[in-house]
Amino acid sequence: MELVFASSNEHKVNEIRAIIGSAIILKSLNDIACFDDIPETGSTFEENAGQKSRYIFDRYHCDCFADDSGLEIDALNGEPGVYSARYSGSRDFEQNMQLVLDRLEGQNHRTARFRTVISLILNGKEHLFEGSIEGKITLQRSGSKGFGYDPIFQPDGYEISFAEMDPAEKNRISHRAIAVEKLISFLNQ
Ligand code: ITT
Repeated sequence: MELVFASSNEHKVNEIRAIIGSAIILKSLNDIACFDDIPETGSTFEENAGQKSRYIFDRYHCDCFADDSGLEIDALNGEPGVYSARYSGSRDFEQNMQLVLDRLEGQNHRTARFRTVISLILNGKEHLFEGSIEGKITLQRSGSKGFGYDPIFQPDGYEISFAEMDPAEKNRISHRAIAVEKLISFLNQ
């Protein structure tokens, strides 16, 4: 089957392609010639994911899904959360990570999680799938793989950050992998 993935984040597109493999033919926004800045004005991952998938369905009338995701840090009351992509006011990830590290300065309680909510629109009806992974925010950046906050997130059970991890391993255990597995098993039903 064919599904449009409503994301302009090429890192997410690459991860989802790697996780899905050949099970589904994934079309990007480029493939359907959509270059819009899709609005994300909700206050939850669920609302934002639904807003993005509905935007594509309403205009292109195709089966599609969107991923809304981010980092929730307990000592910051769940921030950056839905504001993860622009926490410092820009999409510059050096600045976004620095802001997190600055706000956690002197803080020993550094537990956090990545969360993803996928909104699938199939035959016009929405279905939600969620994935999360627990971990902690490190004291400094390490590693250069992955994207976004990966250099400062260390998943539970590992001594390395997501950005030091082999991409295949991240794609096996991540929040996104968990949500995509649920999406695939739903589609296989
Ligand atoms: P689209 O909305 O076009 O899909 P986006 O980057 O704006 O792309 P989000 O609104 O869902 O996506 O923002 C999520 C942000 O959270 C993203 O920009 C990353 O900075 C961060 N993030 C999400 N998943 C991540 C991951 O696996 N590793 C590191 N950072 C991640």
